[in-house]
Amino acid sequence: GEGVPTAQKSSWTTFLKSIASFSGDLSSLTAPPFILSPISLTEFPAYWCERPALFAAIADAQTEQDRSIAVLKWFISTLKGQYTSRNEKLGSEKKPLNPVLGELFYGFWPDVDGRGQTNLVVEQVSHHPPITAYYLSNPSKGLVLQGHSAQKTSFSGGSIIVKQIGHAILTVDLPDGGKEEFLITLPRLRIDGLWYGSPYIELTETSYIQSSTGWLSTIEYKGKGYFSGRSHSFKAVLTPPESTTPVKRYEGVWHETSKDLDTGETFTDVTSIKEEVTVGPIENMHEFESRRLWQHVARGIREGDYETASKEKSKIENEQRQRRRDEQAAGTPWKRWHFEHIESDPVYERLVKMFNGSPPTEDTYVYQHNYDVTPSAAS
Ligand code: 0T9
Repeated sequence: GEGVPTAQKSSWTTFLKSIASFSGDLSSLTAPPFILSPISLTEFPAYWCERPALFAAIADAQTEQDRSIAVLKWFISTLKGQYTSRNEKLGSEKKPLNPVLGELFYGFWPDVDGRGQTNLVVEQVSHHPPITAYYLSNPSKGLVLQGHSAQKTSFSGGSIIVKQIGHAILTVDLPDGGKEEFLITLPRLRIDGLWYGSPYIELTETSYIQSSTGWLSTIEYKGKGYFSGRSHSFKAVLTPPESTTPVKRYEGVWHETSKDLDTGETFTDVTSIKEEVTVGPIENMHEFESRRLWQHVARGIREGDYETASKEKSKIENEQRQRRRDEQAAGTPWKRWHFEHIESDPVYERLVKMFNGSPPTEDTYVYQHNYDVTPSAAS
């Protein structure tokens, strides 16, 4: 493989073999250093808001149909960040740091041009299996995105297949006091390029955005050799309540541009610069905040000092094991900071039924507003 440093070739082959014979939680497998990312999975929910103006625009749309279009436009525009940004930033897809239980990530995007400030709270709500919960809000626009993310992985034809578990619900407060909800389901991923040591993601199959008003977006993903022959292709259709006949159709590549097939106008364009989340300085962070917690590991990975990285990682893992033992002994289990787990999400159930989606029921993590500490960066 071209992406693999000579000295790590045999450990990469061993790693690939262990992936191939393994099913379940890849995050806990030890990978060779060249493929390690200095970024924890708790940072990933920030991808939802790297184009804050598109997020805010959802609240400015005036009709049910236009809000559904604005949600679809924002959603498609997040995909480049979610699924290709590590290739741009780190050279290829890399293995993210596996968050510890209770790990936090707080950030915000400032108010510019009346779009309002958007705040992000992320918490690792489970370690075995890894589950990340997030709460993204723009209070002045009346927008809240709440969701959780986990993965089931398998190996097929030399690629890793990732089924995303979890969902997101976007709630929009309307001027008349009512609200609209959108269920966002998540696409399936295939991780290709493993053999060459330069992994990248392709999206496959279909994902949905179901509005409580009945409007439904259906997004179909294809890679090279399908609709347009290009990687990262998609087609999306918007159907009105009680109908299966689309009134809007869009097509393009989600990492660049797409157009409205009926008017020929540009629909999404993510070729312009995006806005990364703002976080406070590490000195002010809580000890569980991701960038503080992982700072020495991350520095080791960035500087190629893998010995330090692995020593610091072991320190964190040992401390976690000790914490769990202490909790067991004291009979006081770990308490989540910001989220409460509920076995079934009534909003999910109502919305998934509207398009006969599956599964019919899912659990969820509900953000608790009664927390007495203001997340450091979100003020
Ligand atoms: C939610 C996203 C998710 C998380 C990552 C599969 C993956 C962990 C989950 C699904 C975000 O909204 C979007 C983007 C990338 C996904 C990651 C890509 C990836 O490779 C990892 C898995 C666990 C690995 O690290 C596999 C081993 C690695 C050597 C391949 C690069």
